[in-house]
Amino acid sequence: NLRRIQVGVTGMTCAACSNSVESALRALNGVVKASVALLQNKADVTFDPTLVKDEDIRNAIEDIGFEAELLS
Ligand code: 9UX
Repeated sequence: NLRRIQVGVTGMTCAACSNSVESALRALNGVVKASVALLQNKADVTFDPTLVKDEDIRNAIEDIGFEAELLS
């Protein structure tokens, strides 16, 4: 069973920012798909909830210097 969530991400000002958020998310064990929409300040993340929790996803974004808020 996979879960898909939307995460609000603030502080991204260029494409390199959104690429680094995507890389950080894809580096998490259990994340199967991650895409970040720079202009919408949002990340769309699909993951295996037995391997990674939504809080881990939020923390991974905050650890690289952006604000993250779980939207769904
Ligand atoms: Mo470019 Mo985005 O320095 O912070 S990566 S603005």
